[in-house]
Amino acid sequence: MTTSTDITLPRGLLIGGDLVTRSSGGMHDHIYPATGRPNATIPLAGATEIDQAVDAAWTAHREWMTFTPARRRDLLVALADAVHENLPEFAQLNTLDYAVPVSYAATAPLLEEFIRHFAGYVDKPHGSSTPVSGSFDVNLIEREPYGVVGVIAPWNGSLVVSASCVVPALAAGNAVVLKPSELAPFAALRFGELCVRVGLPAGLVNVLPAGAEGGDALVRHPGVRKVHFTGGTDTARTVLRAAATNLTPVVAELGGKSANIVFGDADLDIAAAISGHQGPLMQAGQSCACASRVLVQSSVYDAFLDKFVATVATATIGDPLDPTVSYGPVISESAANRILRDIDDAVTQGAGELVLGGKRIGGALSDGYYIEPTVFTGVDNSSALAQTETFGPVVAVIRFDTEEEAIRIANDTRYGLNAFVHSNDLSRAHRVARTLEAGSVWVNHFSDISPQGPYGGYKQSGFGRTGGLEGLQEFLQVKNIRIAMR
Ligand code: TXE
Repeated sequence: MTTSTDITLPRGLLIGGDLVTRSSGGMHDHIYPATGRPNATIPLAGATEIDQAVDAAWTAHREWMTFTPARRRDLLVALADAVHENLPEFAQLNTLDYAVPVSYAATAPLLEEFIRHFAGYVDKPHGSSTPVSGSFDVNLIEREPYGVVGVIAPWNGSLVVSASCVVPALAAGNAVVLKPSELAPFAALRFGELCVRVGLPAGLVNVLPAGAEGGDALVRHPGVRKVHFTGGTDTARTVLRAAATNLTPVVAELGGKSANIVFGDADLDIAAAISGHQGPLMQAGQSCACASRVLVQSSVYDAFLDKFVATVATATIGDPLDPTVSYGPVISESAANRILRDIDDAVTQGAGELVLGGKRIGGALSDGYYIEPTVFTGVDNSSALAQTETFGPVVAVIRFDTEEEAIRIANDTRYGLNAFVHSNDLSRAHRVARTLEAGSVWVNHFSDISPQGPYGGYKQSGFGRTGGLEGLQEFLQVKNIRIAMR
């Protein structure tokens, strides 16, 4: 079924600039979700390799700090150029990682953009000075790198996390140990190889695919001074308990159950297109930026629903390596079974009316983990369907009458990652955006993250930010230096 590709899959652990294939974490058959069959066998890092990588990172950090800001900046620009030259390969590696359609090749250009943006910070002022009240002493407020940062990436965003976490950490002067998910090792390893190829100090970026064991070893390592975790809320709790070992600070980018609010004065064609993309279609609903609750004002409920369902129903489903395909499988057999259980439960519990999808896709796609894009309407926001993160191609359409009701429903969730507002009344859109408990609000726009804008969650969607000045400062610690002037 799948289109063949002549890409050589990188496999191994990138430690201190060397790709090693021996590991204490065992070997893992990487299953390609579009076929349900292995496309590689990869070594997983255990505590031994994590320890080696942290040592290599400290050596590289010290070397990195001997480079002038101009030299660090120029090396990052060279890295951006190398990513640019490899964009087609990154698109295919992303697909071979987790079967995201190659047509959705947005993450490698984003990586290039983040590198170019944060390279520009390297030779800009990070600190300041201040007078002190009782003397004429010199008081400097400096921002210094942590040294070695541990970055843990989810399977659905290794390049996004490389862009939004690894790159700012490097620009701030740190070395990084990046642990991509065992379910998506390839694109991250290629990124690490490019870091070596362009001349970054060996060990400045270490890439160690691993599962929970390697991740836990990274979080607990005393040589790791800050952890950036991106993943699910339950895993975050485990990570925070482990980080308590050394009181290591953590940034947590977690899940969501985002609301997508369509007001009566919205452009319904644009709202339907954005809502379809952000709902069940983008990465088959497997993105934290997905909006799985679609709130629609009564005055346009039927008209919008017709457009929305038509948009979702016309997704081109098939081989992710086929550039004409826009919708692929979910990540694993277990994820497919979990999502189908959620759908069955929603039907059994009468959470709403199943108007589209709801089943596994068979035929030529039966070996892969394909689930039909699924839409429930008339959903009650108190139902499990509306309150639990499905992390799959399932959306709940919820009707509302007034602006106040829309805000109440949107905020009635334990999460707070994204929110979407569709209205041509920008006073209303701005007023509503200010009341929504979410770290990112998108008005008449899809979730197009940029290096300039900070991204992160409210409530149980996490804390800390990636991107923007806020994202850079996550990788800098503040030191106050006071010099007596006699
Ligand atoms: O998460 P998991 P997944 C969220 C998304 C969903 C989840 C799916 O909403 O909830 O991530 O991604 C490693 N100690 N986001 O299934 O299982 C694991 O190997 C240390 C939000 O990957 O939590 C993987 O590398 N590490 C996000 C990573 O943790 C451990 C964007 C995440 O795994 C570990 C994308 C342990 N004990 C997805 N156990 C956003 N907000 O931007 C596992 N891991």
